[in-house]
Amino acid sequence: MKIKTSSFIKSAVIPSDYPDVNFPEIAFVGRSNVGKSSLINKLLNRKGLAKTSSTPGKTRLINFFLINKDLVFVDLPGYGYAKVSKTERSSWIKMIDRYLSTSPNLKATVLLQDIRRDQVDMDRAMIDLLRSYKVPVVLVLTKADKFSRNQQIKRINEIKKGMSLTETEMIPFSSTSGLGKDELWESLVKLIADGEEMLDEKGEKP
Ligand SMILES: Nc1nc2c(ncn2[C@@H]2O[C@H](COP(=O)(O)OP(=O)(O)OP(=O)(O)O)[C@@H](O)[C@H]2O)c(=O)[nH]1
Ligand SMILES: [Mg+2]
Repeated sequence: MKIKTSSFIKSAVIPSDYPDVNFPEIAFVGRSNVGKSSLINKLLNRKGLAKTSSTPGKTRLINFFLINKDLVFVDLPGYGYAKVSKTERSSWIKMIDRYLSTSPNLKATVLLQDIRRDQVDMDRAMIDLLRSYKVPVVLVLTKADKFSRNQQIKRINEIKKGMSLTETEMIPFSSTSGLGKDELWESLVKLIADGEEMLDEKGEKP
């Protein structure tokens, strides 16, 4: 994918705040600190476009980015961050769920998981939620640079065994080395094209 332009559009909490643009959207979801904002920057060849931090809980609003004036990336706050209050946590989950269930342009979600960790209940709940909304999911295993190639393959097999969604592809990714970047773009471009096709045929969400 050739990135000609990328820019921040706006942050939002509720649907009336979402930007008034009508392009396909890809959303990035996963636990806090898993590397969502870093991955977005890597995919767009930008250093600080999406704000990142070594402290979990950096992204607290829904952030929209415009790419090549025809595609939108949506950086969502991470879930499972222990240090926020119960009330704030449930309002984040509501914010994420509201976006996933109402955005008419959402074509695919990238679910990020740290390659060193096993899936937690919230990851599984997120996969079930996305399935119920009929949103295609690409699973990305982040921070793969922490492991050798052999260790990565071992982890992929272990993670596969522990999950129900066997047909989902898993892409090892590193925001530091760029591993998995081309493969992920390839999947996303395909999902956007599939989404458009199904929309054309049926006039509704696939
Ligand atoms: N080694 C390594 N570190 C990474 C990678 N991706 C992200 N990090 C680091 O992990 C930390 C969290 O990254 P973010 O991109 O801010 O994570 P996030 O998922 O957006 O976090 P929240 O916004 O809090 O949900 C930062 O210190 C990053 O530098 C990676 O591929 N490899
Ligand atoms: Mg973030």
